[in-house]
Amino acid sequence: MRASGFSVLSFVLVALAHVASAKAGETIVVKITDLAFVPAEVSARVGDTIEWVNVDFIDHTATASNGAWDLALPAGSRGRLVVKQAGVLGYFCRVHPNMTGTLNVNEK
Ligand SMILES: [Cu+2]
Repeated sequence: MRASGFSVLSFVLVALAHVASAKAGETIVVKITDLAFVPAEVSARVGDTIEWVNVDFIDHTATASNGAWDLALPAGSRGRLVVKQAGVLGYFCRVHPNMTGTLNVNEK
């Protein structure tokens, strides 16, 4: 009885993993270090996740130049965004406007 319960659970977990991998895009990591986005320019597809990892001891933001989003990234934190629109999108840090980056987003 115990053994069969376990195998049913494994089956459900495998099925869920399949659904997740079919739907989710890739995660692209942009590191924030020494007052810079690294890499400053990344390519992504609609549905991908951009994850900013702030390893500085200073607070930053990732703010879209067109105002579409504004992520607060306190020192030592990380923040994520799922890209929903194709196009070339610049972004910057509101605290240090000379910190800039670019997302090149292609259709799925
Ligand atoms: Cu900054």
